[in-house]
Order: sequence, then C-alpha cells, then structure tokens
Amino acid sequence: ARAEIGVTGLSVMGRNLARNLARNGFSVALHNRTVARTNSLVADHGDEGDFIPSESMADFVASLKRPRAVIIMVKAGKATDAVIDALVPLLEKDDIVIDAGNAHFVDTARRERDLAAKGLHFVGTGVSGGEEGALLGPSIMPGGSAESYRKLGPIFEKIAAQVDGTPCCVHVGPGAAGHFVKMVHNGIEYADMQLIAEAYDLLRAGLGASPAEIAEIFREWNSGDLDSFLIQITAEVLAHTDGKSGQPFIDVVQDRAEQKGTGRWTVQSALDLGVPITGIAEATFARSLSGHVAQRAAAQSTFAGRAADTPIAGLVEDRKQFIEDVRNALYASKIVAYAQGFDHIRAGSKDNDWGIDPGAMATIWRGGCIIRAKFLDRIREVYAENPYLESLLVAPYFAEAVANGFDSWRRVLVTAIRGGVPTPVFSSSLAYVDALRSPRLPAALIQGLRDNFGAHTYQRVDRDGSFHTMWAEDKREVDA
Ligand code: NBP
Repeated sequence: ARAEIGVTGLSVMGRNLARNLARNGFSVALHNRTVARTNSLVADHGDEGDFIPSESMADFVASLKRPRAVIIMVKAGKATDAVIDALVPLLEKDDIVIDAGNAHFVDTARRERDLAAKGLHFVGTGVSGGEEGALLGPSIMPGGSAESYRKLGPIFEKIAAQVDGTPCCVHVGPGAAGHFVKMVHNGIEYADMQLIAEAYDLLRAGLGASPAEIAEIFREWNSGDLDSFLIQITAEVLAHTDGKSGQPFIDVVQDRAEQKGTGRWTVQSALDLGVPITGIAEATFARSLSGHVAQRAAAQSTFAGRAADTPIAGLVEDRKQFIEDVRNALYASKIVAYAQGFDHIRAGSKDNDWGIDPGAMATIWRGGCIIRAKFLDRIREVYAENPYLESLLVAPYFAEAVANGFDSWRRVLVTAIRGGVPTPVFSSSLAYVDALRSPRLPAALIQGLRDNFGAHTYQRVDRDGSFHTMWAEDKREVDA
C-alpha cells in the first residue's frame, strides 16, 4: 500500500480534486462505481502525478497507507450512504472517511456518530469553487475531529487556494461544522447572485441599456468595493453573444432559476435557530417564484406587464446618478446579506458547541470559492478586532458603507417600486436595517394581540414581570 489519500467518485469534482492532489505530489488511490471514469482519468491525466487506480472497493482500500484517508466525492444523499456502506466494512480503526460532497449537515452529524461508534473518523468537508476550484485550488471547510485534521490539514492546506500566502482551508470545528458552514456559504451565494440579478434588472429597465452596456458597468464596479468573482463573471455572461441567434446570451436563456437545495437548507436551519436571514430567504424564494411558470403566465395576463403607472425608464432623470445609486444599494444590501450569514454561522456554532471562528471563515472564503471577494478581507479584519461583535453592520467600516448608501438605497427602491421592478433582496435588506435601528417596533402590537386572543402575556416597559389583561372582562391587568 502506497497511496497517501484516496478519492472515490470521479465525476467532474472528484476527478479534478484527485488531479489537484496528484499535482501537489500526493499519491492518490482512485475508485469510481463505473470503472470507465477511473480509466479515462488515468488515460487523460495519468502523467500528472502518482495515481493508483482500482476497479473494486476492496483493492482501492488495500492500496491506501494506514491510517487510511478516503475522500468520497459523489452525489449528495443516498449515493453517499451507499458508498459509506460499501467502504466501512473494509476499513480499520482510526481510518478517516471524508465526505467532500454537498451533504446536508444533519446527515453529516448522523454519519459521524455512526462511524465514531466503529472507531472511524468521519470528516464532513465543504468544498467550494466548482470544477475549476477543485483542480486549481478550492476553498476547503473541513469539520470532524481535531485528530483527523492533524493528518488532513497539511494535505488540504496544500491543495487549497492561497491568498497572500494563507491557505483557504482551516479546521472549521468538530462534527458537522464544516458542512454547516458550506451550507451558509451557499446561502450567501444565493443572496449575492440575486442582488446582482436585481441590479442588472434595474439597470436594464431604468437605462434601457443593452446587456453589453451593462456588462461594462459591472466591469467598472469590479475595480472598486464590489471587486469579486461573481461581479467579474456577471460582466462576462452579460457581454456574451449567443452564437446561434446572434442575440445577447442572457436573452436566450429561460428565466427560471434552478436550485439543488443548499439555499433551502440554509433557510430551514435559520428558521430553527431563529436567525433572520431575510436576504438569503428572499433570494431562495425568488428562485422558486421564477419557476412557477403557470402562475406567472396567469398574473401576466391578469395584470398586463409590469403593471406600473410609469415605466421605470421614465422615472430615471439622471442616468449617472441612477447607476451610482444602484451600485450603492447593491453594496449596502450585500453587506446585510453577509451580516445575516455570519449571524447564522455564530448561532449554529453556539447551538452545537462548535466554536467556529467567524473571522477564519472570512479568511478561507477570500480565495477558491464562488463568493470570493475583496470585501471578505474587511470582514476578516473586523472579526480580528472583535470576534464578539453584535453584528457586522455595526463595525465602523460596514456601518459607514451602509449609512453612506441609505439615500441611494431609498431612491433606487422608490424608483423600482413606482416602476414595477421587483427587488425582493434590495427591499428586504433595507427593511432589515430600518427595523434593527428603530427605537420602537410594532412588535408591541403583536404582543398585545397575542395577549388578547390567546392570553400569551406580555412584558411592560416600566416594570419587571409578565402580565395579562383581562380583555373579555373589565380589562384589568393581572400578574401572569
Ligand atoms: P455528481 O454529483 O454528478 O455525482 C456523480 C458521481 O456520483 C459519480 O462518480 C457517480 O458514479 C457517483 N454515484 C452516484 Br450518482 N450514485 C452512486 C452510488 N449509488 N454509488 C456509488 N457512486 C455513485 O458529481 P459532481 O458534480 O462531481 O459532484 C460531486 C459532489 O460535489 C456532489 O456532492 C456535489 O454536490 C459536490 N459539489 C459540486 C460542485 C460543482 O460545481 N459541481 C461544487 C461543490 C461541491 P458513476 O460514475 O458510477 O455514475
């Protein structure tokens, strides 16, 4: 046995991860349910490093040095359980099973418990960066035991993306911490993409600009605070012309956004933890809404187009100002989405005793992953200064950016609402900040109503204790 690490599941992600490992000098055992994939990897890239292919799971396990480290990179869900079931009987105490797919963290927690009972380490690991990241350096978010990280850390840190000499990989925390953080990362990605889409929609409707012209605006934005991978590829996608029709590519793509589940899981978990991640939730619902084709058709014929009194183009007087306003609103909304995502990570960490360092997450997301951005350096700095910050929003740098954006944000939303352009994440993000900074919320009325119909009691502003008003009687107040 000579392989230092193994990969089973050699579709696009596993194949590229295995190549990345081999190119970095590790000897890699290879396995895939369908042998043809293993063979084609060796045929196409066998010269890139030391690959040890096996047709059977037993030979694959036998080719690994002990304690063994096996990466599973298959379709998340049943396939992962099938592979674990085939693998585990062949393993021995202290071997490490790494699930690098997009597993639901609840499944990861279950699998870790099951394998721990057999003396095995199970390491649920988030991997972000898509196909290219897997090959050239992803952002890696491993959970599992500290002991397993002692072996895996040096390998993962070597194959991860590097930013300013720092690897985009850190031991996130025990148990399912890694997959939890990857899930929230994807949730933030949903919000980020929806915000970009709303900005594009506003610019297109407000300026009557072509996708190619809007691509230029995004290209310019990418040289400032908004500098990020997603803004960069937005410019690329908007500038692209469809080869078949000669139309802008964006106009020949069906406007129904798909999802694989990580956004939904993020929102479900946030509901359980009571964390208001409004941006991610609105972004997830916006994708769902886009897919409700029959409802959209019915509403379109009922309300005729955008149903606005004044088309948005007629509302934009100063084009330059409008572009700047959209930019500021996008940046402020993005800060809100990240603030909410980091709140979610902190709540999940507290609930599960994971001890996740939020600043370390910002650090490992600076490179390799889909949400990589200059902005994450700021988040890293903010948490380095104060890891117990109440909210990213109140850190001086972000507070200033949000406060500076207020006027733009409101102007853009007034224009969007009058012109009938839907901006769920721009809007809900401003509402979130306005609610947080309100000295008094109408939640007091909710409490009054709850006490009225259900005797749910309330607290007073001027006295300690819980109280109930006898609504159906003489409305006297009693201690509850
Ligand atoms: P897929 O998610 O398309 O899965 C294909 C792989 O799963 C193949 O190797 C296939 O084997 C194997 N597999 C299946 Br399906 N059912 C199996 C079973 N019952 N037993 C054994 N193997 C089985 O591959 P991918 O796109 O490379 O993604 C791999 C993982 O990485 C997923 O969890 C994904 O969510 C995650 N991820 C993907 C990206 C991305 O950008 N694509 C990014 C980050 C994370 P076969 O060849 O025999 O059919």
